[in-house]
Amino acid sequence: MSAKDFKFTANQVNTIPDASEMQFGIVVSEWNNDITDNLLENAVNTLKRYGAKEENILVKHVPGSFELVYGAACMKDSTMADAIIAIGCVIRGDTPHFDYICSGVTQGLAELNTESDVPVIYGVLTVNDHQQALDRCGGSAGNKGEEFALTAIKMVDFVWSLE
Ligand code: DLZ
Repeated sequence: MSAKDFKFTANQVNTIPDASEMQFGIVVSEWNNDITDNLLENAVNTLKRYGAKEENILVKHVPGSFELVYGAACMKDSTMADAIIAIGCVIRGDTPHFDYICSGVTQGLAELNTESDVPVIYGVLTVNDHQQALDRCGGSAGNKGEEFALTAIKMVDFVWSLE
């Protein structure tokens, strides 16, 4: 393609695209499941609110946030998902374990994004205590599950706008 063939097209900005033809994979950590179940429920409800069909939303669980990277990679390779949402919640404890899990999952999911054509959404809460997590799943800081779902829809629209 030469410069003169290039047509400027934009995907939708500040609007939520229709998700009725989109397929989603959601991988969820069982650790802190009072939080992750809530984020999952809100993410699924949001995808459906924008038209996603229940049969086009595949949900799978992994033991902890560290396993989200492997789970998301498997979903990328073996499903038709247009976007994958990785949902977890890491709560700071008394040891450096928090830092290792956070950096492992963050770097792992970031790497998946650079090596694949399927966007992987970072749906991991990294918080200092349980209350901060509660605040982010329907409390004073809104519901991040909804945010993750909207990001997934927008990223699929972004990919499709390039085709
Ligand atoms: C071990 C561990 C700890 C201490 N804390 C959390 C956490 O707050 N959130 C979370 O999702 N997972 C935690 N895990 C489990 C690790 O993610 C992982 O499952 C184990 O280290 C086994 O690989």
